[in-house]
Amino acid sequence: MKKLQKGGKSPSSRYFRILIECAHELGRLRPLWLLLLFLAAACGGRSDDLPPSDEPVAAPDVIIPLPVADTPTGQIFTLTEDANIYISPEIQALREIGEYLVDRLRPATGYEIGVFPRPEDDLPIGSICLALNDEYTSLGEEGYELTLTREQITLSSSTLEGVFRGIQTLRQVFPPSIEESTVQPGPWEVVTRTVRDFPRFEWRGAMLDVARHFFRVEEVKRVIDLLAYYKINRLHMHLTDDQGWRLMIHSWPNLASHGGSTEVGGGPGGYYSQADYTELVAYAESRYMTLIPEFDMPGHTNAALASYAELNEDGIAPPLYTGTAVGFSALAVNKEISYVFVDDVIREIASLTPGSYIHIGGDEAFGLSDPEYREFIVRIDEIVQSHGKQMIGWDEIAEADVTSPSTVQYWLHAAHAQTAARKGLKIIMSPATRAYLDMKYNWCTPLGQIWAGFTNVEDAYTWDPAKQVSGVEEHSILGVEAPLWTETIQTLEDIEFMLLPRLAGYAEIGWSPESERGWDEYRIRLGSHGPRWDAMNVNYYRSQRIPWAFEESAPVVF
Ligand code: TNX
Repeated sequence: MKKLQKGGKSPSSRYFRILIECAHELGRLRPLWLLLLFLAAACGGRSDDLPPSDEPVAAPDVIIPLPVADTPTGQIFTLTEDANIYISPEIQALREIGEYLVDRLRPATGYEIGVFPRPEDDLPIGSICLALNDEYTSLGEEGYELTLTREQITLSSSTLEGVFRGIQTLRQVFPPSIEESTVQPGPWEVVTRTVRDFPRFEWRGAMLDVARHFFRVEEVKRVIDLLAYYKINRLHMHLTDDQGWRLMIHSWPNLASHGGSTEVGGGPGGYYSQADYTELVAYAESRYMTLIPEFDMPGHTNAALASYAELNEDGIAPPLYTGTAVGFSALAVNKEISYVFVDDVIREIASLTPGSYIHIGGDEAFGLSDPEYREFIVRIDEIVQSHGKQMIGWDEIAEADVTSPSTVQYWLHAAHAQTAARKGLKIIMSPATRAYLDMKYNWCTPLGQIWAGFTNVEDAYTWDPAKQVSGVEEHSILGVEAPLWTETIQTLEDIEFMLLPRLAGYAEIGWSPESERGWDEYRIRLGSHGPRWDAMNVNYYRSQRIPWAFEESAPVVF
């Protein structure tokens, strides 16, 4: 109805409406009615008065994750040097998103794009409008509508998150060179389309292990930016393990100063001050992403045990550990001091954590008996809740007597995931055989591990979280997370190589409708992202399975 009224402004659709009315009058003469309709449509579509440039232009399929609905409209919008961004309403948070978009567009275009409140009258041709609007609440917390016409780009959502997610879609429909850091020739043309979009799962995460090898604040920020490009909204930071403790805890300072002083292979390690960590939290928040801090316990605790003798069952601190074995360490769960320690750590991290979750690890505590382990997890759950947070743990915690809202991260044991589902606990799906970013792509991959098998780009993409474990169904699943363990990963280039291209697939599994996903189509779309990663100057694995869109022979042409 609305569409017809809008369309009524143009002469051809006015005739169309008259014809329809006539056809109603002549309802009994059905064949004539159909003929008239056909003629009207044919005339309406001919557009003799429009210039030849209005021939419909094909819109390449380039958006990852695949949107829920994407309707190309066959024209070209050109971003020119007069372009500005208009925001409505004029609030600081929306202005910041506008400035984030300016920062993405300015280096390659060289244009001085401004951010202004939306004027009362019509927007200038060539504008981008970011609008917060309650009309879009049906698209949920992160949904958005992005409309590109020949005249302007409008991005609307009922939430700031939605606007931010829509900006990632907008970035992807520009030519790949938009991601370059120096001025490029352009022209900055995009094919018009309307995208209506929202995610399948609320939790779309990646995990970075900064314990096995330490990564600096600037490196983590770069990872956050890459994740944000694919609408990932959780970054789980594995902050402690046998080889390193990476966050300063003021009430137990040796954890970082001693326990953080090395890493796998014996390198210098490092740790974040609380100011560093707060900076990361804020940076992630500016990308509408939540940091999930993990302190792994009661196992994977050698760095803590080496820093404080009293946390050991025998009261003797072991040496620091720089190897890669797992499962040999455990806190002294029968000593009260261990709970004082945990309470202090959780209190300090809770005060730095705006998000509601704290991850307590809980995996591979081979040194403890089952009852000891279960009792420990229950006490830790109480501590986490006493600081106003919700506990997440690896799938082993499902065996302890924990209840919702505590959340289970499935990685290896189907039985634990099934137990969690039976108990009504929410589950994050990170199956090691599919979602572990530290698994090698194949025999030739120079980095990574193979204990869960090879995970090539296709394996990483072709699974459904709701079909992975029988008895664990969609309603139990909070979302998907891809962990990157860093025993063999030492540099940012290494991280990028293991992350890309697989990360794009995990993002799509978490966001896009399952019924719309298919490998044959996806691999071509993924190929169009190679030039984007080149333009961003990020490293990635040039898998032979992907038709990379580099040169004229490329399947996707801009
Ligand atoms: C298993 S996943 C681990 C990690 C290792 C990883 C290596 C999990 C809960 N534990 O400690 O780093 O495998 O792939």
